[in-house]
Amino acid sequence: MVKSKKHENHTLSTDIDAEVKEIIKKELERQKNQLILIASENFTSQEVIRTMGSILTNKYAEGYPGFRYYAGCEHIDEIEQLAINRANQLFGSNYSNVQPHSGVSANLAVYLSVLNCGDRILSMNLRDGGHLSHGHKQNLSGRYYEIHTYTVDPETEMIDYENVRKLAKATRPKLIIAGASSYSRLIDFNKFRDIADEVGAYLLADTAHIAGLMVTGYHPSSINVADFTTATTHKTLRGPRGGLVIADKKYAGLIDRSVFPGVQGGPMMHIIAAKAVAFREALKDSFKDYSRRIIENSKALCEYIKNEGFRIVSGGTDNHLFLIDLTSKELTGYEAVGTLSSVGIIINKNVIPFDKLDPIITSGIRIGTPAVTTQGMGVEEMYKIGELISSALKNRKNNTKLKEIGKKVKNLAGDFPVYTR
Ligand code: DSN
Repeated sequence: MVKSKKHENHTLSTDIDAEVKEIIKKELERQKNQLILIASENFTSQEVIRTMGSILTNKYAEGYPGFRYYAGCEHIDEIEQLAINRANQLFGSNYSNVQPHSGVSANLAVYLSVLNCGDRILSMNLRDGGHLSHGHKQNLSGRYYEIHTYTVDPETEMIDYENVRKLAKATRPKLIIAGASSYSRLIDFNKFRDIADEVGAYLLADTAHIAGLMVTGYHPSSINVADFTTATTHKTLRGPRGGLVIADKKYAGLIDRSVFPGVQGGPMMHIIAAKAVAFREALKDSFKDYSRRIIENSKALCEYIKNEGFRIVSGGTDNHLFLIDLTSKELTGYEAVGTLSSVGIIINKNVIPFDKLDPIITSGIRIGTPAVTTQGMGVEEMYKIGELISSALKNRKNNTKLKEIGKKVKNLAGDFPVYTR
């Protein structure tokens, strides 16, 4: 008979698999030495990171606080309830579901709550700033529902609310989605509410990008305006990677059932705990100041780049991001990403309104300031970054110049270190 063997190591070690550790170390160096201008990325706190790495990951907890399908959930219940309470305090809501693994899961849960297969959705066109989960033909949303889209006004490149109203009246959607992943202007949720009421539709506000700005008062709130608000916790909210759904408590049963067992199984309790940590951080005055600085930096960088002769979609920004149209520079988004990456400036290619190019090529790039603002950079540094971006794009065929720019990028990033401890 084989004798049972006790585990030798009962302590939690901070050390990890050498091969994995080596790769994480390289990624840490990359994050430290490059300028991260991807609008949806950020540097979360060490407290959030440590919580994500906790033993809470060991627990299965299908269900909700006080009603679980597994035993041993008494502490898990406390954690989830704490995250819910903090989410409600932060968003000013009376119901939140903190279990969605992502913004997409949160959106799917809302669809499952109020729509049947084939029902109509009116959402923002992907090319104009919308999101894949708002009805892209390859996404579940586009395969199971009848999608109609609104575009931005071709002149102003901003949402044309009268046109949204016209489309809503013509298509009679059951759900209207207000929210975007590459739109640089304020979204008027009240106007969307009026339109939804006129046609008897539900309103979903997808605040994945702007949640941090919204909870600090730097973007009008969708709470108590939209029927459902979804958000991610890792972008401007600066928490762990994940999502949540917020609604009036009359929808609690419906949303809870749609998240679990509707679109998910067991919740990730280590992530929910880290969400609780991030919500507490976001309730602090310093976070309000952080949100203010994100926008100040975004406007400063945008203006600088505009003055360098680049066309900015819609002419400017009200939030954490903006889009550059490269058409007149005879440059594609794909090429710009390559050039900027080569000097350590990390951005993403992006389709722009009425883009004639394919989404893998694109006519534009998207730039965002949440991560560099977390590093402590301000307007002065935004002017330096603007100069580096402009110079790299204008000298994209000059390797000597690109090398010089690369050194400046590394120095600037090094002056604002992250994760020093
Ligand atoms: N991938 C996210 C973004 O970059 O905006 C959206 O899901």
